[in-house]
Amino acid sequence: GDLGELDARISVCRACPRLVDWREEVAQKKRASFADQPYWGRPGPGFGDPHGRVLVVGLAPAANGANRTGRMFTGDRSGDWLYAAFHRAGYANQASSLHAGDGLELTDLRIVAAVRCAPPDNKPTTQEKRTCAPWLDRDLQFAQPHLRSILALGSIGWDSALAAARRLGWEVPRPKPKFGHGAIALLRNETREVRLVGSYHVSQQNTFTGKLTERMLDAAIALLEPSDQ
Ligand code: DU
Ligand code: SF4
Repeated sequence: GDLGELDARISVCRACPRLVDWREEVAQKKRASFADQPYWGRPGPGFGDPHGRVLVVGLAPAANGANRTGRMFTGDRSGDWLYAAFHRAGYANQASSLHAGDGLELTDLRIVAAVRCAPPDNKPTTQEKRTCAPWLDRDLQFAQPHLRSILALGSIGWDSALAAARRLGWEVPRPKPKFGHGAIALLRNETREVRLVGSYHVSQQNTFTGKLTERMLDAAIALLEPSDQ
């Protein structure tokens, strides 16, 4: 199958009862406030350049962000931060991200998440992370032929990317590399070395408190391109 088929399959997944209930309950409650737009209320498929050398692994859709718009990091403050930074770095054609039809396009970068459905309090359970992991494996597998680096947003993105790489048979350093802002781990698949870069997540609890600044985010994104090339 192709990436469009994978995205379509993810979009109708119902494997986690708690998350299916939550995404639909939020949609039910909020639909009237956004009556002028379609309300997604489903799992979030990947978004961006199918041939990107960079894969971004976030945590999960936000209840009123991607759960509403159907597009990763779209319609919430996290996305404002992330897409502005990708625009500064040349990966996005515009700095703002409003809804799925806003013309935003990504070049050389695709965005996925460790968990594809919005979880209550942004906290998926261990079981939900495990259930959703095969979708990340498939996305990573699709990306492999052109993939050079992975940007993990937050420790869940980091752990999920490492675990997916391991399941695909890539060489992953042992002991498991520690997550941190600006942390780098070198993974190896059959073709080449892939650089995993950690960044604090762009959630409001980091950006409002100054734990993550624009400058820090730009610095982590800059690490995706090895400086020795
Ligand atoms: O129509 P399409 O080329 O399959 O693109 C679907 C979707 O993906 C569209 O909203 C733009 C986005 N996208 C992108 O951001 N960067 C690309 O290189 C190709 C597609
Ligand atoms: Fe399916 Fe993942 Fe959503 Fe669970 S979180 S229902 S596995 S898409």
